[in-house]
Amino acid sequence: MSPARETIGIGMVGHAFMGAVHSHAWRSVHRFFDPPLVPRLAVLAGRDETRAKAAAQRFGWADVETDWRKLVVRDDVGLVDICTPGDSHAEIAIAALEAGKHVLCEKPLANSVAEAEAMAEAARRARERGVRAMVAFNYRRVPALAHARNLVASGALGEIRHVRSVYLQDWLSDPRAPMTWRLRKESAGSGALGDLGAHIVDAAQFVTGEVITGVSALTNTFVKQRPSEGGGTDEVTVDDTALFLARLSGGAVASFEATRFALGRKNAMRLEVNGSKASLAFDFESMNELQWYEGSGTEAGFRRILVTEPQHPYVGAWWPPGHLLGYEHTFTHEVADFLGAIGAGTDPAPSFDDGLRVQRVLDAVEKSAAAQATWTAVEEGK
Ligand code: SOE
Repeated sequence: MSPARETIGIGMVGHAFMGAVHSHAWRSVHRFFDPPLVPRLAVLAGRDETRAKAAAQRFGWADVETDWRKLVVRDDVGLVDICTPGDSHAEIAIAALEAGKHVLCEKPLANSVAEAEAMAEAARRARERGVRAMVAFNYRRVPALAHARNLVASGALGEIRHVRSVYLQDWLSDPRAPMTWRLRKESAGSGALGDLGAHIVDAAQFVTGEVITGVSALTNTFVKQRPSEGGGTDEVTVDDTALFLARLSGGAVASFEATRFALGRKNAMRLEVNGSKASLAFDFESMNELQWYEGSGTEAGFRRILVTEPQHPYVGAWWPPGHLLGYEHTFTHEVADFLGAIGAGTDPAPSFDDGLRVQRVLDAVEKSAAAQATWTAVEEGK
């Protein structure tokens, strides 16, 4: 029998979609992986006590707080998991790090570069005391994307020339879809850009091992007023879509598109990389696969790699080959990696510095779109 492992109390702030999927990860990680610390679902925080208690009961949390400030200083909490809208990330993360708690923070790291800088600075200070911080870019933990990164790093694609990435959803296509916090700048920071664009920026940088050095962007808001929660209408103050061209540090060029108006596309997070020797392509809606192209001649063509072999990243902990994984597994991988880094005393990735770098890209996109700096209008004919 293996020796009893140490436990770590988790305190989670927020209990909506991300809270549900994070709870699932904390509950199951040690049953499939062998993290050095076994998570204990100690306390969940939510402002509305009745709803927080119901969520705690449903998702398996031992206790509830209605004020996150109490949660971050509790003795039975060693790690704070932030699953709230972006406007509270900085305050909660900095308080938790100062209280000596490890922090996992949902993406995007913050609503502004200034907040992200303060968080990254707090994380650097905490690190000196052995306290770790990580941003929750879960798509890095899709086995196919982790495998794609390994393929690029091995040199199998050769020199990287193109990165093409889109993140397409359609839940706002209907103008009658109601107002939510995601459509207010003060709570969400930005719209499709921060919510979806942040994921593909991180994924592109993760897979290629390169960073984005410059952008030229276009954003648009199609529906400017939406039915408000309390009757009447409310102004949408964020982008509905963001498109941008980018240069990568290794010399490749890239294009990105994030939208919630791609009717029929539910969660099409896609990434294609073209190198001098081979190409790869990924689509989250078929997340257990990678498309791979190399060679030439009449029989050459993209072929499907089913990324379900035990040798593929993360897969060995789960089911036999061909027994597919889903969205929720990416979060289990995320917390397994974070607990592993905490136990080993190493830096988790993506760090708050990585989150800050993504925030700077989002900021550059907004600035470029607002300035229309490199925009060349098409001349009218006579
Ligand atoms: C938004 O629609 C959303 O829930 C994002 O916030 C998540 O990060 C993404 O994984 C799925 O879509």
